[in-house]
Amino acid sequence: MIDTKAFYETLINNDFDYFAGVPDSLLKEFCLCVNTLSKENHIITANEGNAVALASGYNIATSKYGVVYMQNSGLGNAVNPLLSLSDEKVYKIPMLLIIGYRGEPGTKDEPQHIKQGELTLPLLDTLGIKYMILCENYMQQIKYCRDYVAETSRPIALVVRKDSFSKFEEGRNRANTNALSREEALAAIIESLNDNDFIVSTTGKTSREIFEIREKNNEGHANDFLTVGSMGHTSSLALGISRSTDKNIYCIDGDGAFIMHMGGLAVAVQNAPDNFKYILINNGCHESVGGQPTIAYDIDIPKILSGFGFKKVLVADCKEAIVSALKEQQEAGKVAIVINVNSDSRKDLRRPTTTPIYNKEQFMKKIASTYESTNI
Ligand SMILES: Cc1ncc(C[n+]2csc(CCOP(=O)(O)OP(=O)(O)O)c2C)c(N)n1
Repeated sequence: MIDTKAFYETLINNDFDYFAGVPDSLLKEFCLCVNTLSKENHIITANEGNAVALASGYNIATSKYGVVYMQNSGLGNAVNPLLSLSDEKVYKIPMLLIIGYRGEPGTKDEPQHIKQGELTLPLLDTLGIKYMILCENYMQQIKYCRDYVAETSRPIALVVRKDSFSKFEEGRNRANTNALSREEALAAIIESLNDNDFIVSTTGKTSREIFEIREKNNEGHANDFLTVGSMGHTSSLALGISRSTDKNIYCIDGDGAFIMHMGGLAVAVQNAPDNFKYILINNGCHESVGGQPTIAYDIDIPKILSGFGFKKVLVADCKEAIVSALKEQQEAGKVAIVINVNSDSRKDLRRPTTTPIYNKEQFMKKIASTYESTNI
């Protein structure tokens, strides 16, 4: 296991002294360390492509090297700036990528990580990005990366396996002190919906909690599309569904996901029918991957949502407020609900026991059955 603080200090000593990225569970301890020790030179970006651009800007301004960290699922977001900004055929910008290796071949992981894991190294090869798997010899590896970026002006990557970093104990703060938990908020939502209402929920623990609440209630899962991957795209997915049915489609988003592809929601609101029901669960952090802060409590989300075209934005922070907000949202179109929750979750939270394909098929059957009954 690699000592997280010593790893961080080795980066700093090798001129890798600026950090940008989107958190990942495999990089949780590293992210916590950077967030605690690098107050001025660290920005958690909206998405991984932004982090590549930010590190590029740092290099352009200072000739020094940025570090971009991400889960391998963020590589997709980063490909465009890696190929059209930092690539040697364009601006040739050096930086160090630190990539969490979810779904590493030969290990067990969730369905959304399997293909990404298989393709992580081939993708880096295709992008022409040299990489190393991070190991105990990290001091030599970082020194090598330093020399490589200095000589070639190209990005280089360290790919990080599960359980590589030691626990970083400093700076474990809660993101906020709201009373309500996300799981309590989701239970209140589910209690207020009926059998003809559908949920499209965001990646991470939100979807896992929805699955468990349905199990606990002895309800099926056919009304819920649990978007296990595709962070930030849930509102577009819900838009696609809501435009083809008259049933209510409840898009349950997270603040990190909302921020990642905010433009998707703006377009969704502009094109959404009244049955598109948007609910943002705001805990001010990326709770599912370690609780690293987002900017959600620093920006005016209700104003942003109103600006996107919602006629009304209701903010709730307790069960009663959620129930009354849902009632108002059910009765009118273009009403968004923001639910402020704390940054806690159960330690014993499990993962869906059914596959994404089974989940999709059940959801499709159920939604198709509502068209049939409408037609009778
Ligand atoms: C493109 C991409 N980048 C990073 C991740 C890793 N990831 C999974 S869940 C998550 C946090 C989501 O934060 P938020 O939407 O606020 O929901 P919360 O976990 O707080 O409920 C992240 C960063 C991912 N799945 N996809």
